[in-house]
Amino acid sequence: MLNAVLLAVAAAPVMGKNFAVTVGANNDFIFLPNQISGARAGDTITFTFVSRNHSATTTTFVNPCPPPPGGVGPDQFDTGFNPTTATDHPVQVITLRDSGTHFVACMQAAGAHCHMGMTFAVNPTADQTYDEFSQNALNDPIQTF
Ligand SMILES: [Cu+2]
Repeated sequence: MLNAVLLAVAAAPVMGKNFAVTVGANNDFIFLPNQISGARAGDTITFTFVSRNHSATTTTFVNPCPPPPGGVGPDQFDTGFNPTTATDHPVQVITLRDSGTHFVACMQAAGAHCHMGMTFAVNPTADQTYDEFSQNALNDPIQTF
């Protein structure tokens, strides 16, 4: 038993960096901050949902809205929907499985929130900037199901 405990302690992963992101600040359709850089595999993103009912879901650069449930990969992530109240602010912690670029949007309302610019980028690049991604979301038509 003691050996098992010691082994578990020795195998504990090195803690990565955490990035804190507020979702829906001031009742707006925004991620705050709207981008992070230098994120690596093993780092975490802590999404705190403070208004309405949003998600943080990986999507495509060119046609972001809406992101599909489960997100777009590789190494995709999806917080699912997070309904809030005045006093209940759900927290979702995502552990990044790679050090690459991810484009993220809210999948609520068939992409309507995404279309309003509710977008976020992990490690955007010179070729794929947050600003261009955001513009792609604004230009992407709302899809109806
Ligand atoms: Cu939303």
